[in-house]
Amino acid sequence: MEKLGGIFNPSSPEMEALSSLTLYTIVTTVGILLLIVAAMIYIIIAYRKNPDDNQEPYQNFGNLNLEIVWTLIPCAIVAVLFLLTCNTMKVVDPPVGDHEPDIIIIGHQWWWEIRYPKSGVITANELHIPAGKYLLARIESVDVIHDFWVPELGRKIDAIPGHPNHMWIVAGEPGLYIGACAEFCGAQHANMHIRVIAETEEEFKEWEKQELVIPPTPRTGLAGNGAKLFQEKACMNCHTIMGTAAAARVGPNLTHLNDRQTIGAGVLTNTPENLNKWLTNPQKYKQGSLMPNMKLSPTEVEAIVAYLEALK
Ligand code: HEC
Ligand SMILES: [Cu+2]
Repeated sequence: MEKLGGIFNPSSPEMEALSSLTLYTIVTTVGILLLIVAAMIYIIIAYRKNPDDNQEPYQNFGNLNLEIVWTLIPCAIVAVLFLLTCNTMKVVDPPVGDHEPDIIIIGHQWWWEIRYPKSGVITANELHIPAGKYLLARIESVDVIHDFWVPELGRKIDAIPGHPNHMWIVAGEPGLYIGACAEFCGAQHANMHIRVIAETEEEFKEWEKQELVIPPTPRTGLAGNGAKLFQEKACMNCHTIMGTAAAARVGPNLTHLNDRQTIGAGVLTNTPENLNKWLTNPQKYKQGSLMPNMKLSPTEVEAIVAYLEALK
């Protein structure tokens, strides 16, 4: 699967500030380490025992000026790093005020639910945002502690049950930014990817409009069979498909599954073949996933794939 973007590849003002602070801190501390190691090596060699001289060396009992200097310099370094940190915190966490969240991100074992309360869009694992715009995200969890982290865009933020956190999300440029859950949350913690898809304002509006379309339910043919099976096979106990009786939130909203790039929070790319594999046995691709093996026959799987693919 894709690699996480590095924290030294910032794509937002927040991450640029964090990246430079990290870099300053590393350069300062590594500089101090090198100075100390160099001083130690010099002292070990320059003041080693002279074999011809058995006298005790000259004993020096302190030097007030030196003590003052080596107390003040570290204090100054810490003060500078402290000020830089305060500045960075201001950029990284702009005040929330009474702003209502633009996005609600909800951690589930082991996928992300994404809601846009202002438009009513509900999707999973793929966060669409208009590039260059600050959006306020509220981060929640329904089960255990997860942690939302897209390294190129910002800091980590915990998703804690019963205690929503807030964070501004912004991407400088359109593009795909890969993130992941950064708090161990059980068997499939490693397969809890998040894709941030930053688009131009128009593309985002178009996507949002598309997500709100209620697709007609197919009544005939293979897809029509799939629609019936979806109701009979208890899929509707866990999933939502807009325009049908299925309205559960245990698993991802499947209304516009077609518009997503991956299945299972990044374990499979979203193709009809992979959808077929997933429905045949999700446990094979994501062992421990809260979607059970539904023991569908190959013809049933085919019908349900046709149904999900027909939802446009
Ligand atoms: C007990 C609840 C449950 C039942 C029943 C269930 N699922 Fe799921 N399903 C889930 C969960 C939870 C996930 C998310 C798995 C993950 O990514 O960890 C999921 C994921 C999926 C996905 C991938 C969606 C995505 O965006 O990644 C599809 C497709 C899907 N289910 C279809 C079905 C179909 C079709 C049925 C009926 C045959 C069904 N599910 C029955 C809970 C359920
Ligand atoms: Cu998690």
